[in-house]
Amino acid sequence: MALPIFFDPAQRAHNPPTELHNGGFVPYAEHVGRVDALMSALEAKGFTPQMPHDYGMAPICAVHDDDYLAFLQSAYDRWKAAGRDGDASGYAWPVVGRRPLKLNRIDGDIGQYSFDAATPIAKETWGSAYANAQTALAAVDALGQDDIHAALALCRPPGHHAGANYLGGYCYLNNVAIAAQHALSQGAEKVVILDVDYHHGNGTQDIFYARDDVDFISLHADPRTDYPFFWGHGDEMGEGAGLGHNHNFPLPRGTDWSAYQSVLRSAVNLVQAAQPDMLLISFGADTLSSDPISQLALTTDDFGQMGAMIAALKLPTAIIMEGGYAVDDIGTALSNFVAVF
Ligand code: SP5
Ligand code: ZN
Repeated sequence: MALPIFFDPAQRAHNPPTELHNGGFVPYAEHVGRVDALMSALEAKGFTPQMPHDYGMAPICAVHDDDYLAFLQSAYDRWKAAGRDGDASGYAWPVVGRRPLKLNRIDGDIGQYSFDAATPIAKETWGSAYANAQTALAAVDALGQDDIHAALALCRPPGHHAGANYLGGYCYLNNVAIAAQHALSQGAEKVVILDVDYHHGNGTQDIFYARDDVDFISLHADPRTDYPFFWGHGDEMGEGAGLGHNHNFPLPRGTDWSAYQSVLRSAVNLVQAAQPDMLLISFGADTLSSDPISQLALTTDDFGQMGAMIAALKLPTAIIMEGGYAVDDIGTALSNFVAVF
């Protein structure tokens, strides 16, 4: 049975023109051309995207706080009501204390519910993020039906930087976390999330940090040099019941496949040892050497080997798209990765 892929065209509507970068506004790296490139590469290989079923708000509310979701749905209108041009973006953050204050201005709330200034909220953001979460849920539900053991959610905007009550890193709803929680609600007892995006999946880590039913394992650029800086260090092992269920593998800039694959071997061994009922991959193609915002050195061929190492686990696997900004190469990287499942 062919690997099903899920995508809702509503995910294309979110398209902020610019982001703050190195002191100026530059074209938004997480643009809609990314998903168009992924789609055309997959269609050329004979894949046909399916529309996800609408699972409603319940699986989203199972991961994200109600006040955050209310904020996300109203932020753009509040921004416009305040007389602002462009998309909503924060400029002040509660670093110390982070008390759960009840504020009364969009500029305060947007700081409270975000952690960077490069993730604007546009008119279409909520609709795209909502459709996106449904896409991830559909990939989970496809597993086990008709001998399907792997499925792909063509998520965009990405999700792994979004926490239960914050946005950032081009992410608004944490698609992979919503998918993992849904798998548990459908009877899975243990889920592992393996995150191979260039950036640490801080939101996913935060959501499951104190839990032992969802393990989080991530390979990513060392946060001492790379975004998101404040999470992803090797000593973050989980807490409480979750202690020992969070594993970070920071990589130096310039890491190529020969070094990457030996770290991936360790990560894959951890997945195997956890014996999950389901594996979720937070898949980023921003580890490509051609990526315009990242500094690892993988080739499109390396993604076939990466897929093979993960597919050899023979676990029911949902692949959830995260980052990857080299539009000329990400389609090849993704189709090489999924071809082996
Ligand atoms: C999901 C994901 O890969 N998020 C990455 C967010 C990284 N944001 C910090 C780096 C900003 C670089 N901006 C470059 C814009 C070039 N047009
Ligand atoms: Zn990334």
